[in-house]
Amino acid sequence: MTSDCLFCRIVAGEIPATIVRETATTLAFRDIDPKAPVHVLVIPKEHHADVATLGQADPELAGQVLATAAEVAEAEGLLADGFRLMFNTGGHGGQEVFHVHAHLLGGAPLGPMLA
Ligand code: D5M
Repeated sequence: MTSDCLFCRIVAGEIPATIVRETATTLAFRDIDPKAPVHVLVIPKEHHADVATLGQADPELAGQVLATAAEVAEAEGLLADGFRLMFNTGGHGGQEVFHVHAHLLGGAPLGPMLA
């Protein structure tokens, strides 16, 4: 737990969030500013700044984030039509919250990503 980290505070229950799935090691909650009909953030409960550091420090936990994302995609009915899963990373990646999170987006055609 990093006390000045927004998503650590959501994990700790100090800041409210609409939680859609929780496992022993991961949490999934709805994005506060959704960019698609379904927009869920999937995080490890343990603090890691971004997907590059998580992937190197704890690849098993990174896999658990992906597994939770897949479970949420199924629960939200996204498997048939597809979805987008992305990790903004660092300044050029547009990352604003430095607790690694996967954006799970779906529920409508999203178009080409680099249009
Ligand atoms: O995306 C950070 C994302 O975090 C952005 O889509 C808004 C979302 N956000 C910020 N605060 C909250 C709270 N309190 N609940 C839910 N979602 C939140 P990034 O990839 O870092 O640019």
